[in-house]
Amino acid sequence: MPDAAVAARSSEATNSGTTQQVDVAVVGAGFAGLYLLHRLRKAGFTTVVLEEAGDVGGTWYWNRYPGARCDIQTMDYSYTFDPELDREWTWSEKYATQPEILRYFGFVADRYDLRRDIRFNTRVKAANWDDTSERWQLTTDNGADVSCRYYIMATGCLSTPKPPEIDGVKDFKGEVYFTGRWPHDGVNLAGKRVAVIGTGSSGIQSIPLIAEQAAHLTVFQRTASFALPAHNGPSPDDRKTYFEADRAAYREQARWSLAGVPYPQEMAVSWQLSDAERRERFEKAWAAGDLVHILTQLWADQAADFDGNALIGKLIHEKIRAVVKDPETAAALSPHDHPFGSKRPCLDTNYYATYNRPNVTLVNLRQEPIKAITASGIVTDKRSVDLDVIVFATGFDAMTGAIMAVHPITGRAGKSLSSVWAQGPQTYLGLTVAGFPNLFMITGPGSPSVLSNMAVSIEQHVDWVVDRLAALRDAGFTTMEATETAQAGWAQHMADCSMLTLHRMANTWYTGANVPGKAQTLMPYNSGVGPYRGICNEVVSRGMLGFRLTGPNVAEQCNDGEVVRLQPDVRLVLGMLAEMNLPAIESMGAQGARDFLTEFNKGRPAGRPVGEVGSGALQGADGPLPYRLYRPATPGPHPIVVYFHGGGWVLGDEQSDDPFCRDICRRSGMIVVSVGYRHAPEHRFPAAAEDGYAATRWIAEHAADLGGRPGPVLVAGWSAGGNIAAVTCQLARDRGGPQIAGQLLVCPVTDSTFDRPSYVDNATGYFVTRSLMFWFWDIYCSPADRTDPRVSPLRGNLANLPPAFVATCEFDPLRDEGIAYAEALAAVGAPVEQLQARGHFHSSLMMVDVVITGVSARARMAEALRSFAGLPRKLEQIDQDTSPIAVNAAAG
Ligand code: N01
Repeated sequence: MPDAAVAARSSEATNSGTTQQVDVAVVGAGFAGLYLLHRLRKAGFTTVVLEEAGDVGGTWYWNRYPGARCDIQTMDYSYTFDPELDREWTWSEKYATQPEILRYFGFVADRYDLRRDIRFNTRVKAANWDDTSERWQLTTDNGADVSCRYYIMATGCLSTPKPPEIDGVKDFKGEVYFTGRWPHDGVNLAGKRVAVIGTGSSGIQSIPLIAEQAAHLTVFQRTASFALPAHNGPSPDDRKTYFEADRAAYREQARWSLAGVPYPQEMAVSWQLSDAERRERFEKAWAAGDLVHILTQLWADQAADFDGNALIGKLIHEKIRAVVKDPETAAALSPHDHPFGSKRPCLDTNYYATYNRPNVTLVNLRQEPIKAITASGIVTDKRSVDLDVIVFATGFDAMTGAIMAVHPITGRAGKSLSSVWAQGPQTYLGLTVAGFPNLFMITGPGSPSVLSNMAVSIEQHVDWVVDRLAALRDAGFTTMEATETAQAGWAQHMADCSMLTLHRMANTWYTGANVPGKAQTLMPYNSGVGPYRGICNEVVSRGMLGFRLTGPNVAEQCNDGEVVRLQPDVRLVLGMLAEMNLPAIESMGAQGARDFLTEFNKGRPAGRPVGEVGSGALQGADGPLPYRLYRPATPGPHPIVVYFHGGGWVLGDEQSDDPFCRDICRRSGMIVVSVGYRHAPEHRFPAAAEDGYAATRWIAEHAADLGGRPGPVLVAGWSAGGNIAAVTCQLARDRGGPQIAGQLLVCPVTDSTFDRPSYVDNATGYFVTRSLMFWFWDIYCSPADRTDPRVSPLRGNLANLPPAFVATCEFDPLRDEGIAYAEALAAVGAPVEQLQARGHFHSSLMMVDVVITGVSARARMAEALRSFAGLPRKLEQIDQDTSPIAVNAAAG
């Protein structure tokens, strides 16, 4: 049966008295509201949609300013739920105009006969939850009030225009327009002196067209935006061919992608590419005229790493200079105060070239702020501009404005949403709020929404909500409410995600910074629509995790908890490892496991450049051992860190922790010498420990030959390498040197008991398992030797050891023995700093440029090493981590 033929009971059938009784009330008849109505009807819910506007279209109904267009390719910005609908509508352009998009919504509304359940020109004035009837009571400004079981806000993210915030607007005698509320019959600007305030997407789309009409246009710019030429026209052949080859597969790929448009994950990082290769990629993206392309396809570190991102900014500055003839204007138009993509970039047609027109003037408000709007125009610190028209393209109270500010929403126990959100929006999944049963938001704060193709996010949210409502009804439940635990967990997850990208480094509407006095936090979910979809599905598969469900004739159900406890990138890494379905390492045999590790390491990002990487041989306990030396680019001599790799005394070599060694070298500004100590089963206990000690002594004695600073060295190691580093400190103390200035122990093995809670809680599922640890121990060390402090340093004498930095990870069997070692050191008076990395697993902190949330942990490690060496803690050259906005995400 075609979708169009499906019709549920009409809501009017249940209209009683002055209050309209429905199962579901939806606010908004835009992209989300229309699909909601269709799905709810199909699921058998009586539904009314309340819409302030006179027709369907949402944001596209209001934003009719000159040049208003889509900036996601319209082929992707379409409903996908009905393949027949998808085939029946063809967009005329790559980026459709506002009138065409509005026609599309009209077409959809007609096709599914939606308008009969939409009350237009109707605003909700208040919404109150009634605990007794378990219903929402809505008052409206037009017609009957509404009583509904479920209340769904489909109000859009960018629908409440921001007030002008400039003194004197009311005094202005000319015409005033807002791009977000443009008159439906158009505005004649011909021959007029016009000002546009604001250079975000709306300003950038409208300025070229306004300039063509106006006698003179003055643009008042506070923050320059990055804009990319749209190259509008027919849909590009490559995308069209890809789409037409298998539409269903294309749509499905979009649903599991990062941004809701099917592009592959870019793997090459910026420093692996030559200047020429980067330029070639950039030129291709510039020519493609596609925001998702340029935001995701240049290099893997573009959105996460300050340096990788800065390369793009410079290339765009070049483009602006090439177009804009006046160098001062070009400089003012070139953004320097935020990373590319951290503030919403724009898509333009002739934007920069417009500033070459003789009738256009740019006023840089950073140099001459607006003092006031007067009866005749705008006065800045330096000039007075006479005007006939002022256009405010000043944006929106985004994400929360339409939900919170438009009408009071009162939940359980009389709590108002605006008081609950006073310090920033709190949601579970961006869809629900604790204390507000049966209230849902589509693309609310905490959902991918504006950082994705809205079409894909909206369909996912709507499907999830309607499927849940139907399932609840079938099970006899009448209320559904997020728990405080689940909501707090989502807030933590959002905060963790915010450390992944550079969005936190710009003052934008993404963070609420554009509205004076608004609480600031990154509001959209920035870790991708695919991962988000996976999380929503997981909530369901884990028994509606984090929701309390009640009903009159069924027992209450509440499976409380947090859906994501891992760091977001750790979750992805573990998910990918699980998908690879790898055999257990301990089933491969020692050589098989070594070969596997070598192959596996080939797939990781190359380590970042350091001044120099060399190799050589040093004297171990029983013969020469290979080493690899990482030297900083700065002039020496530098202190030396002797490093021991991980691998359970069985796997790895002096190169296997290469990215980590480079990272520590870059961050600490010290030489790192990674030692290729002997492995079991060929060389069992105490070979590795004795090699560690001998290598440290040799390196200390040869510090000057290695270009290092003579004197005490430092030791560091991860996992079994952490064990060797700790043991080396004890042996050096007992055997008369060398002098060790400090020890960095990352997830170290410190003891041979396996009954601490971390061994039990994290026995499986986090790559390093209890069974793998047993295997390592069996290969390296006989049970009779396991209490020897040379393998269980926790059992040794801990007095008079060098200062230590001990890092442990939450989801690691070795967590508790690392913590025990740190506490035991502290108990005997050793200076010790602990870092308990929340949401990380055993390998997290080693996975440089893969687990980005480990950056702050590694920065702290480097700082500790520097302080052990008597240097200032901070090395200024790594700017990203020293930014005041970069908070310590990894430490618990
Ligand atoms: O709003 P904005 P927008 N004095 O907030 C400036 C979507 N959209 O309507 O950055 C002086 O981006 C403000 O300056 P600053 C899209 O997601 C999509 O343009 O705060 N200036 C900024 O320059 C977009 O991101 C399309 O320093 C003031 C501008 O006004 C989002 O909507 C089209 C000021 C506001 O830019 C919002 O875009 C249009 C003041 N008091 C919009 N207050 C498509 O193509 C603000 N500004 C689909």
